[in-house]
Formats: sequence, structure tokens, C-alpha cells
Amino acid sequence: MSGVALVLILSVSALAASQGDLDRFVGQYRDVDEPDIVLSVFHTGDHLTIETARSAATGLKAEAATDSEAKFKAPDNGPEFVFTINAAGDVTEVRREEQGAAAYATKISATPEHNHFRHYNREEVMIPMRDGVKLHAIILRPTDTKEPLPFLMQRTPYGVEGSTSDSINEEYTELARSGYIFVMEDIRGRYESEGQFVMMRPLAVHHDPNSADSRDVDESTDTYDTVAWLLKHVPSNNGRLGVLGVSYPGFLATEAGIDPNPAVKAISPQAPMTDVWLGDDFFHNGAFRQSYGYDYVLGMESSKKATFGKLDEDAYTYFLNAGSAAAAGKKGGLTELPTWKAFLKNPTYDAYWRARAVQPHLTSVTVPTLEVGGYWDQEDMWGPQEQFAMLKPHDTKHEVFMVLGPWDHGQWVHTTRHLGVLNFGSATGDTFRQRIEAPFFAYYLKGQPGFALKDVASFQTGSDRWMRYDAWPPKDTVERDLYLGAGHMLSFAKPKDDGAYAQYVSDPAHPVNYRKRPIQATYAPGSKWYTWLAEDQRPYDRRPDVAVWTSRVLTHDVTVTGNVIADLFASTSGTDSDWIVKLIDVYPTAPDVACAPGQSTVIPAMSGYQLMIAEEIFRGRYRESFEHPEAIPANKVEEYKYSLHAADHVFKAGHRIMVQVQSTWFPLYDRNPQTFVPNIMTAKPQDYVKATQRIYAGSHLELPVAEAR
Ligand code: PG9
Repeated sequence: MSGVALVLILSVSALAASQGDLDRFVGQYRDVDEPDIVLSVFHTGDHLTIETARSAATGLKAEAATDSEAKFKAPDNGPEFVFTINAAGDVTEVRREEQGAAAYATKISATPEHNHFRHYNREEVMIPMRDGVKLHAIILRPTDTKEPLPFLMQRTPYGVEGSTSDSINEEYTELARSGYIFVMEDIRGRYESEGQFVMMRPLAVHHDPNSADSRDVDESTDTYDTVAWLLKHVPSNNGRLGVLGVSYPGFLATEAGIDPNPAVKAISPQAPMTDVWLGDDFFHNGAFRQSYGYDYVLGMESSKKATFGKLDEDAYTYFLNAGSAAAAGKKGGLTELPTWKAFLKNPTYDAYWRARAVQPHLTSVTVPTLEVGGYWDQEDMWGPQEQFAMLKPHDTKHEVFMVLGPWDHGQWVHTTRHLGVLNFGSATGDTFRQRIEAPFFAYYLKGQPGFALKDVASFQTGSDRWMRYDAWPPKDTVERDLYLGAGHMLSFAKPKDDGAYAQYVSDPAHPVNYRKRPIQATYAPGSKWYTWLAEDQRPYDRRPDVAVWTSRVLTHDVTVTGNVIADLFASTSGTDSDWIVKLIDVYPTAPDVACAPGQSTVIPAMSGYQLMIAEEIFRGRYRESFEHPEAIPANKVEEYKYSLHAADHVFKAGHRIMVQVQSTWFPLYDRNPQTFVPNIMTAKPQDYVKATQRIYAGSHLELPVAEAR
């Protein structure tokens, strides 16, 4: 059950129950899977209400009751709540059912507790920009105080119409409780805002606040103008403003810090998309993220309002049958959408993508900055790490911070201990919001003490504890090379350079699926997209087109903290190729545990589990230059060295380390035809050929191994 609010109103007559009957439902119920979520059930008049610390009240209708169960339904086809009644007539549990999934909460007390929501007044405004275009915004201000407050702003392409007093309290629980003037703004060309939307609008050449030239507007100037207007028109503000947001809004938070309005005093780019060709949403090292790019562009550019669709068939089958990316776009009607056109016309790292990259603009620290990222972020894992790396050398006043945690894309906004089947033992997002994010903004926008962070806070997985680091990557690690040795052994011992190799055949007609099939459209209801990076990798380790190396069972913990680098020496019988390297933690099975005395019991779901810790793709044609691709000489050994990005993970004694190498990851990445063609987007069916891939002795991963802390 998520932290979404529940308030249920019960009709007594429908239940044919007495007031006394309703009283027995009253109390607190603790979610069994997510113990940090407690539901409180109240009886007011002839109604029951339910709420949580992060959810507001909604109505429930009594549906049916027997001696052992009473069923209620939330309005607007919301979830059902089924209370269990024991033989003594006491209510012991509530089961929440929605879309075939059930979550259980056990009654823990007869005394419910109200949440701490503050009431916010909602106002809708149109804010003029320097070129005359007006942007639509919602302003929310707490009604219980008249003191001057700072602004906290989010700018977004995803629509702000749903921003209300309740939504602010639910999403930004800690910040709403502290009290800010929240400003939620539709960016140019989206939803109720005027003007034209440009996906990842490049920064304009001039940032002159007095220029009304429409060529001189971008997301930075729109932020600047919005801030200037707010300071002037919203009464009782304290003259300070913070900007935060996740993903696209994270990118917009970064832009707020580029030539900022002087009133911008703090920003928090969270999973900010930073360079969509090098390492974020649309390409990674030149490999096109086909199913993602297709779904996102279709959802964003078909209309002013985001409409993400679903597919009626397995996306693997859909894209395989389509052929090239261009053919898939034609089949789906994307050919006229601006960003889809750009994918086809600009497949290399050319001026089009460089103009959209943010990191070249991060040449000074203009504003205190809190970067936030997830180790299992399926969309923008690279962005926050890159922004931090770019800003840190300029951070003379210790104002740039980063938090990395065990999260998928933006997951820190939720109250959960889980990521897929993984359980980290505490609600890590709550810890981040309560101990870092809220104090950060309170310190820089309200001057309140209580924010003291070293450069980086990281939730280290494996050990499942928060770590604080003076630098990132931390300085007290040693680089240890983990070799992909003979006999598929993974070892820190350097093998003989005897020309040995491991071999597999990569067949574009049967690409390796990147996640469990059937694969739903990216944002379709029930899509497994969000947690795919944490999926079990066992289905792939026996495939003939995946090469696998495994270490012996570890006799002591191995802690990897920092950036993991792959250094492959590889050949292909084709003239182009993709290389995918996955660093995996193999959990013990029962016999392994017996071999490693002292290890704790492995929970059944995790027995033998193969968890990806770091992973990345590299498109071989770009090994010399991202702008000028070159064919790979067939059967010639070439070096492919690239980053798998940051990890902070303890491979525990009793576990094994595994590396998998493969050449397809479909349909997230389009298939490399394995024949060099000028533009892979428009490859012809005959270009797709099988290739024999060889990984040679000497190939290794550079691991930053932490000294015992
Ligand atoms: N990751 C999404 C995105 C941002 C920017 C460009 C394309 C996609 C997002 O979640 O906003």
C-alpha cells in the first residue's frame, strides 16, 4: 500500500449496522509489507474515515458485511477495503484491494491519529514572460500564518491543474508542514500555458533580462521572469525562492540555477535529465533507447497534455516485427513528431544534442544545490552524478551536495522500504526527505539551523545503511581490477595474456530481452518498467548469447563505492556492435550459506537472486568519436572502456560476483544490425546479421573497493 491518502465514508444503512458496529473499525492499522504506513480509521457521525500521515480523506461506501468481513469502497472506483472480524466480533485487519493486488494492515490500536496536513489556499495565475507569452501557475499558501514565507517552485511539462492543498501535503509532506508558498507552473507550450513547447529547449545565447526578443527565451529566462513576477505580485513573501523537481522538472530546476534570478537561493535537481544522448533518457553512449523514446515522444508531442498509451502486444514482438526504429515510428504514426524526427535525422552526438546538454553550462556554483539520484534509476541515473561532478570543482563555499539512494526514478518521494523484491529495512525516501531535503530548504530559504551535510549522503546497499562521504567518489578506495578470466572465472588475479577468449553469437533476429516478457508499454498501467533494473538476471545467464563470468563464493565482504568502469578487449565478426556489461551480486542459495558459516539466513525470494549493481551499454561505432562513427574492423580486437556509473554496494561474504556481457538489450535499445550502416535508425532488413563476439583475456572491470570503514 502506498502513502496515498485514504478517507472512507461509510453508509450505515447500507451496512445495516449500528453506530456501535462502526466504532469497532476505529483505530490504527499498520501495513504489513510497508510498516511505515499506518492507516487511521475514524468514526464521525454516520461515517468512517481513513487517513495516513501522507494521505488526505476520501469517501467510502459500505458495500457488504458478513459475520467475518465488512467491505467498503472508495469513491470514483477507488480501492476496496475489507475488514476482517474475528469470532469475538473484534476487527483485526483491513485488506486494501485494487487492480487485483491486495495489501494487508493489522490493527495495532483503538485510537486513530490525524495527520498534520496544513491547509493551503489555492490561486491560479497567468504570468507574463519577457516576450509576452503567459505561463499558467498555481500558487498555494498556508492559511494559518501571515508571516513572510519563501517560495518553493516546481516547473513542469506534466500539468499543474491537480495541485491542491491536499496534493501539496501528500507529495511534499515535510515541506508543506514547514510552510512555503508553493508555486507550480506549466512550462511554455504545455497544458494551460501559452507559447510553444520545445523538448529540452536549448539554452538561449543571451540571458539579458531586458530583452524581449523571442529568440532569447528559454527555461532559464522563463524561470527568471516567473520569479521576478512572484516577488512583486505575491504578498508576504520573504524574497527567497527554491526550485525543486524530479526528472524533466529536475532539468528545469537545474536551469533555474543558470544565470539565476538573484532571489533563487536553493535548487534541488532530482534525477535531472542532463544529456539525453550521452547517458539519460534517449540514448546511452549512442545506443538508441527505442521503446522508451517511442513511448515518451508519442506521449508528450502528440498533444499539449501528456497522454502515455499502452500497447496491445508484447513490446518485444511489436518492435521486432517493425524492424528498424524508423519503421517502428512509421507503424506507430510518429514520423511528424519533432523529437522523433530528430532521432532519425540526428543519430550521432551532433550540434542538435550538444545544444540540449546541460553539463557544459555548469561552470560555476551560482546557488546552493542538492542533487538527488537513484542507483536503480531506469531513466536518469547519469544526470545527477554528472551534474555533481561538473559543479563540485567550482564549489568553493561548500554549497553543492548529492544524495544517492536505492531508488528507481524519483522513488524517494514515496514511503516504501522496497524496490521490486528488495527490502532495505527502512523507508529510505522518508529519511532523505525528513533529514536532508526539508532541512536543506529550511536552511537556505528560512535561515533555520539543522542542515549539516558532508558532500555526499549515500544509502549503501548490501549493508543497508546510510553513509556520509567527504568527496565523491570517496578518496579512500583502491582500484581493483576484476578480470573476466578463463573458464568463465571472475577473479582479482590478472590472467596470463595468452589470447584466450570467451565467445558467443549475437543474433539480431533473437535479441536478449531487457526485462521479463511480456513487456508492457513504458508507462502503461501495471508496467514493470519502473523496477526493471532490479529484476533477477537469472533468466539470462544460461542464454547462448550472453557470456557469464562468476567469482568463487566470497569469504569476506567486498565493498564497492564509486564509479565502476568496464574495460573490454573484444572483437566482432561484424562491422558494428553493441557491448553491454552488467555487474551482478549473486545471492547465496541454501548450500552456499552452509559453505559460509556465520551468514544470516537468506529469505526464499532472494535465494540465488542475481541483482544488477551497475550496468551500461556502449555502441561500438562510437569508440573513437561520438560525432563521427566508424566501422569496426571485422575480427579485430578493439578496446571498449566506459563507465557503468556509481555504485555503493557491499557484496557480502557468502555471495558471488558475476559479470554478464551481451550485445542486445531489446527493445529498450534498438538492435545494432552488426553491419556498419550510415544510420542505424533506417537500417534495412538485410543489414541485420548474426555476429560472433569474442571477449579476450585482460578484459576487466575497475572496481573502487573501499577500505574497511
Ligand atoms: N525521464 C523523463 C524525461 C525527462 C526529459 C526528457 C525525456 C524524458 C521524465 O521523467 O520526466
